[in-house]
Amino acid sequence: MHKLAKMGTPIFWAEGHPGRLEKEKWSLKVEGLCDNPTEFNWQQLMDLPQVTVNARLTSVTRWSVRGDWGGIRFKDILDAVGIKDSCTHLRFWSHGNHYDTSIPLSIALKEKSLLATSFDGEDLSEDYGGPIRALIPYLWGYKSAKSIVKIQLMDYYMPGFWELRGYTDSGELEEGPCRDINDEGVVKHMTIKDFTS
Ligand SMILES: Nc1nc2c(c(=O)[nH]1)N[C@H]1C(S)=C(S)[C@@H](COP(=O)(O)O)O[C@H]1N2
Ligand SMILES: [Mo]
Repeated sequence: MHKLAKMGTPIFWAEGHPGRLEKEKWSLKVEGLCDNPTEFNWQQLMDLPQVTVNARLTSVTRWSVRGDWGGIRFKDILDAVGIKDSCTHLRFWSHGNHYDTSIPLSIALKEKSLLATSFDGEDLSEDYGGPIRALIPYLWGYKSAKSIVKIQLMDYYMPGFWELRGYTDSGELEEGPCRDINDEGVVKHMTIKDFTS
């Protein structure tokens, strides 16, 4: 069993579980405000620099999980498509195009934000957003869209799936009680620093 599952990390698929997803057939489109809109196949994604960050995914439903997430920095994929200066927001679209969410470019460019493909050295399973998902440790988990197929580069913000259903547009984290998935789900008081360091 994969580590996230073993620890009992909740699995959220508001739009329904996507079923089996194969990375060999995966592609990720990056389009909008850039010079070279590109549909990256798996090999092209793997040819970009691969990095690992130790970070938390934290849900507004008050649980948080830490680990070593592997993947691609947004800067590297955005440089590859020639992002335009006018771009201020990234909009993520998940497999099937039913789930989307948008974040400021400035947050995508922070140190621990990632296009994640692995957790603690194991490929992400479909349950947890494989083959590739957004990991945005600085904002509530609903901004970390799973199994993404498209990134739109925009000069405006669009509320997405959960934002249209009442979650905040900013996704700003708030300190407070939180289940620590790494410690058997024990409720602890966690601060913004706990979430983002
Ligand atoms: N496509 C998609 N991405 C999604 C969601 C979802 O329902 N569908 N839920 C979000 C929410 S609310 C959280 S907290 C995290 C949970 O990630 P996990 O299911 O891998 O634990 O995924 C986010 N990304
Ligand atoms: Mo969430």
